[in-house]
Amino acid sequence: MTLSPSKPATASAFHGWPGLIERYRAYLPVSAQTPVVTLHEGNTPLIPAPAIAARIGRGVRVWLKYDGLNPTGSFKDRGMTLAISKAKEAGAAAVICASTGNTSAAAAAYARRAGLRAFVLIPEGYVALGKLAQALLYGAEVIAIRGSFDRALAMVRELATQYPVTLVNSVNPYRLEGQKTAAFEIVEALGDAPDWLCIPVGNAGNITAYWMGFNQYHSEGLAARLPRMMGFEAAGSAPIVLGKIVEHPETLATAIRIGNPANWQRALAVQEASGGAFGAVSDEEILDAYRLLAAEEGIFCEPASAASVAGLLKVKDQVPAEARVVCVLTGNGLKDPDSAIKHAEAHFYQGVEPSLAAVAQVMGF
Ligand code: AN7
Repeated sequence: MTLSPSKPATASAFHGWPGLIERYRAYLPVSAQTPVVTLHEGNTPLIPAPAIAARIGRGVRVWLKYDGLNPTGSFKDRGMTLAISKAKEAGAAAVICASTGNTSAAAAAYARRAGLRAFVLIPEGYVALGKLAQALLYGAEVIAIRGSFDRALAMVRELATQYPVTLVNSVNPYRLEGQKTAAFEIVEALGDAPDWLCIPVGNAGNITAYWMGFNQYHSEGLAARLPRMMGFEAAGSAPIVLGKIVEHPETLATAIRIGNPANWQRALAVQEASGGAFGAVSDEEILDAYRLLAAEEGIFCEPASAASVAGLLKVKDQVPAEARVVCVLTGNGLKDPDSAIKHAEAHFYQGVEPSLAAVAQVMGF
C-alpha cells in the first residue's frame, strides 16, 4: 500500500476543520471585518449509546453529543469563539463573566488568545478543580466571591455597565449564536433533527441555543422536523421546575448549581414551542448516570452533563417506540477529578506487595 505524497504546508493548503465561525459563517453574525478568534472548536462526535438504549428498549436509539471534546473541554467554546471575536471586533480590551467554572475556562482561553484581559467571578469553594486550574493557567484574573453564582452574575452585569469590560455570559447574544451550531452538527450527523433532545439546564442558555439552531436548519429546509426539547435541572437547584427562584441552590453537579437562570423566560418559550418538558434529577440519579456513561459506554463526562442521561432514564417510559434521542454531554469528566474519585464504585486495591503472587491474589486467580 502506498501513501499519497503530503501537500506543502502553506496556509492555503489547510484542509482541516476550520472551527465554527468559518464552517457556519453563512449562519452567524460575522463579516469580513470580524477578527476570527478560534481554537478550531466544534465538530464533536455524536456517539451511539447502546447501553442506555437497552435500558429503554422498544427500538429507541440514543446518541450522545460529546461536547466535552471541545478545546477547553466544554460546549462553552462554541459561544466563546463568537463572543470574543465580536468583542475584539468592537475594540474591547477586557471581558468579564460570572461562572460555575466552564464559562470562565472558555472565556480565559479565547480572551487571552485574542490579547484581551479576562476577569472571572466565581463562587468560592464551588468550582471543580480542573476548571479553576484552566482559568488560572490560561491567564484569567480570577475573583472568588463569598457568594453564589447568582450573586456573581448580578455583579458582573452591573460591572459591565459601569466599567470598560464586555460581558460574555450567555446574556451576550453572540454566545447563543455560537452555541446553536451544535444543533447544526446533530442534524448533519443524523440527516435530520432527533425526536428528543435531552440537555442539562443551568442558566438555560444552551437549551435556548439548540432550539435556535434546529429552527434555523428547519427553516432553511435542512431539517424536516423539530425535536421535543427536554431540559433537566438538578433537584436541589431546580428553579424552572419549581417555578420560583431557589435562594440556596445545592447539588454536587456544581456546573448547574444555579438558582435564578439568566435565560429563564426563553427556556419556557422553548418548552412551549417544542412541546418539551423540564424535569429535576436527584444527585443520586445524576451519579448513577455518570457511572453508567463511564463504565458501560466508555464516556467520561462531568456530573452536570450526566443530568441529561439521568433525565432521559427517569422519563424513559414516555419515549415513543423507535424514537431517536440525543443526550447532550456538555463537559468533560476530567474537569472534576474529585467527583470521579469520590463517587466511582471502583476496584482500587492499594498498598499491594510488588510480587506476582500478591497481584494474582488481588486479581482473583
Ligand atoms: C457542564 O460555566 O453556567 O443551561 O458558568 O458547565 O446554558 O447554563 C455552566 C453551565 C451544563 C448549563 N453543563 O448550561 C458556567 C455555567 C455544563 C455546564 C451547563 C453548564 P446552561
